[in-house]
Amino acid sequence: MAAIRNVEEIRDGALAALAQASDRAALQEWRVRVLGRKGELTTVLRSLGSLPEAERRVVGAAANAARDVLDAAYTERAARVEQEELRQATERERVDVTLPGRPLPAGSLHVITRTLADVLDAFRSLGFWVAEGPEVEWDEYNFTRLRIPEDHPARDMFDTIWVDYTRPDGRRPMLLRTHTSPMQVRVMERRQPPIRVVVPGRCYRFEATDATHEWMFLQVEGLAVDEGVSLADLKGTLEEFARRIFGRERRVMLRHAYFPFVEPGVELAVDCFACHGTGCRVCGATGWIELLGAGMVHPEVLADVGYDARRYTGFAFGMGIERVALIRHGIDDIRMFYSNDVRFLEQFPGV
Ligand code: 2U9
Repeated sequence: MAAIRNVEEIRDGALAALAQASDRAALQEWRVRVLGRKGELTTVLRSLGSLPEAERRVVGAAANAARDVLDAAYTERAARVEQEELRQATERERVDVTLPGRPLPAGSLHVITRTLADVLDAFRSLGFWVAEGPEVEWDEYNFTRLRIPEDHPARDMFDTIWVDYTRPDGRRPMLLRTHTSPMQVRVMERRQPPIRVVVPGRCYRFEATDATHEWMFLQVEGLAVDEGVSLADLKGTLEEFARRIFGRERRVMLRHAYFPFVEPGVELAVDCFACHGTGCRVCGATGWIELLGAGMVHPEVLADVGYDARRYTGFAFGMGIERVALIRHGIDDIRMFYSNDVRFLEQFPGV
């Protein structure tokens, strides 16, 4: 019977084609072509009606049997192709778990943060405690209580950023503190001598930024008040501080300077650690590097907080942490600290 031979040819041809199908797309194409609604086998089944009764049954049975065979062959082939594709993908995407990982860039403390921590540690180990105060201050605490009344020429030393607010009770205007000194006044208001305190904090000045000035900077000021505190105590304390920060062999020099809240006022310089005092680029050929300002607390400042200025004396000092970091690391532009250039900051790795 020609029709049966036709069914067998279709089946054998389809099985041979199936064996060649090696991916999902080829399998799909085969399925449509062989088993689909317009597929070769379906066409045979559709045409059964035109065959004589006896032939129809035989050819129909043969076509259905061929269909079952092809269905089963398709299922098996599809499973094998899928398995093979999975194997290839696994091979392609294989991860070598024994390879070392890529290191993540680790952050570290900012060079100014670390300098501040070292400065505070040095003073802690000398018996000072640490206090912090508000950045927005009253004119009264920032200036008047420190012997800088309104219209005093010393106000020019502290170009001020004013806060646009005056209290209804007429209290003097507010400002961004120009130094941390107002906090020492607050400490003295609250407690009696002996006092040994260092006050770190951000300070603000209304001035143009250049290589040695920032409009915002970090200051540490210190205050020691007790009976019998002298300029020798000031010098000894700051010399020990300078040695802890800049090296054990450092020497310090005091020179007269004027600050309204101290008398006498001094400027403290350390001998240049780069040239050991002979003169070089770091110290501007002088052999000395100016580090900070200091002095004996003016008796009027002590009396103003209610201390007996005949019984108690005190020394005070103030320094910019950026300046300490500039000197320590031989940097020549203060603006580098806050421009957040990672190439600069990465040069100071650490905790
Ligand atoms: C009270 C009494 C006295 C603090 C002092 C200086 C000298 C000083 C500057 C250094 C560089 C500020 O950061 S800077 O611009 N400071 O020179 N500071 S004596 O004297 C005080 C403070 C508070 C009650």
